[in-house]
Amino acid sequence: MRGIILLIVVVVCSSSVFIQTQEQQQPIKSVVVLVLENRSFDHMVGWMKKSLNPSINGVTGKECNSANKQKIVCFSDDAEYVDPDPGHSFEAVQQQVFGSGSLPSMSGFVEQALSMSQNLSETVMKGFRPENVPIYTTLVSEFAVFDRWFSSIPGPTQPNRLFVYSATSHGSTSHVKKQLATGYPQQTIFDSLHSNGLDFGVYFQNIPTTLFYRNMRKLKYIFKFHQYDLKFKKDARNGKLPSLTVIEPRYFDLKGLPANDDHPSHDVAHGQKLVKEVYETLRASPQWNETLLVITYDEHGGFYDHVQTPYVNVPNPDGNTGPAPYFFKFDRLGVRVPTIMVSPWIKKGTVISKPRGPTPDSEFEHSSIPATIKKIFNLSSNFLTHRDAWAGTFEQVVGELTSPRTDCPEVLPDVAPLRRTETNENRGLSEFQGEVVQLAAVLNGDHFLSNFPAEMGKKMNVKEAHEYVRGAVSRFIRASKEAIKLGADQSAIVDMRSSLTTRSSFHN
Ligand SMILES: *[C@@H]1O[C@H](CO)[C@@H](O)[C@H](O)[C@H]1NC(C)=O
Ligand SMILES: *[C@@H]1O[C@H](CO)[C@@H](O)[C@H](O)[C@H]1NC(C)=O
Ligand SMILES: *[C@@H]1O[C@H](CO)[C@@H](O)[C@H](O)[C@H]1NC(C)=O
Ligand SMILES: CC(=O)N[C@H]1CO[C@H](CO)[C@@H](O)[C@@H]1O
Repeated sequence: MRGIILLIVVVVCSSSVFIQTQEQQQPIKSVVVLVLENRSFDHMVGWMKKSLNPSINGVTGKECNSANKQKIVCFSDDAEYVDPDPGHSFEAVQQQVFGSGSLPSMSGFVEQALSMSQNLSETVMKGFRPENVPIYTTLVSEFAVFDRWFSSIPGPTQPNRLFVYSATSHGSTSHVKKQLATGYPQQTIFDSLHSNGLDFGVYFQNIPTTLFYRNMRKLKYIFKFHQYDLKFKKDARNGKLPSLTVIEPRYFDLKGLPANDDHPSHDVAHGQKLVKEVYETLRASPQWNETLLVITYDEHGGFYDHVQTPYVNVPNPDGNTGPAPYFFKFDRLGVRVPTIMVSPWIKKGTVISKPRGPTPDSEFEHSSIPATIKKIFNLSSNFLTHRDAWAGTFEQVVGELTSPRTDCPEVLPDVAPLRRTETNENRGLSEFQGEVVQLAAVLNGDHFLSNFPAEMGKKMNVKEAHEYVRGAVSRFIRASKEAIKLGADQSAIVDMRSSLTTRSSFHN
């Protein structure tokens, strides 16, 4: 009966009235974003279809890939600790998605993995049993999972991370070291928030990778960077979280301080613990009733996913194309990644698939984050690129209830480690860690030394790199704050002089 009346009301109201009422009811004042690393949807949450909620577009075990028509590997539920790292460069993803055909048949994962190592082909066809990712199992059953959210480009970490806050990678399809070091020039959602008088904060653990955007290095933003350990819980407890909170995981794996970014070879149990801590902190905050937490993954990390990647009418963000030989037009999305959203305004067990617009081909992808932030905070700034103008927005995830739930768990389950081996602080750096070290070298002024950045990552082990990065970030922040005291222009960026001490601490 009530359903029928509601339907009539909606039909009678003109659509503009309906949209306006929705905007006024928008309950969210604080968006918290946590981006983890390198895992596909099916790998992390695909098996939840079977045990948790049949309406999730997950796996059944009948999803198979073959290599050279000989070796056939089907999707299994025994994912464990993964080392080494499966392939996810632009070329590798192309092979995974298209196999040997011209449509995105998601059939080349096994073959691509085999080209790297024999054992990897099984690894990429495994997903976690829900009990091994207990935090996600709880959040998916309590809140919302998006089962049609794609990475923004079929390629690696950095370009995808850049899309999250700027809806473009400015033409990069790989890790362009020089550009990462000088900083990317495009506008970001941080700039939009700032020019609309709204606040944001980046709570980082080792180094804020949001400094890969050049604008973020400006003096005017230096007070937006906070050490996660010192400030996140405190600000949440005091109701002081800004309109947009970005949480950056630990990217270096140390004894007693394990990496929690979920990147192979890092143990996903630590990523689970980080999500648990962030959730419990927000749940206990006086801001809980106006908070939306978004958890997503930059890209799929080479792990299998069965959903075809969209390739029709995906707009190029800003006219940039990728480098030779592909000259990628940024007109296809990457592999599906897990996205989970949490808020007391979300109905228990929500599953969201395709967005409602703005165009019939719109999809959820990382640019949906700036697009939705613009919408819910009613920012007067333009869209950042054609891509966030096109991406689906997700404000409806908090638009169904008329009051916040009071039954959300206060504490999430405990997480047992999956990795049985010791942390190895002496191992060499991953490519990503090498780039983070280069960013640190720029902040520290060491990039002026000849050959320094290129050589650096090769010589350092994880422990040394962590120390170097930590030192560089704190010097940069300190120097920027000094410069403000001395009256430097707010749009200036501090240029550090290399110091002998940093040089010698690195050449051991
Ligand atoms: C591959 O798997 C086999 C059997 O599972 C194991 O004995 C071998 O050590 C593995 N090789 C590598 C490189 O991990
Ligand atoms: C959130 O809203 C619920 C329902 O109105 C209320 O019971 C609860 O005290 C509120 N919590 C906070 C932290 O304001
Ligand atoms: C959104 O901002 C516009 C001006 O940019 C204003 O006219 C409108 O009333 C605002 N809407 C809401 C719901 O605040
Ligand atoms: C944090 C991290 O190590 N991320 C990895 C994700 O995948 C890229 C390749 O696309 C690696 O370079 C990164 O190391």
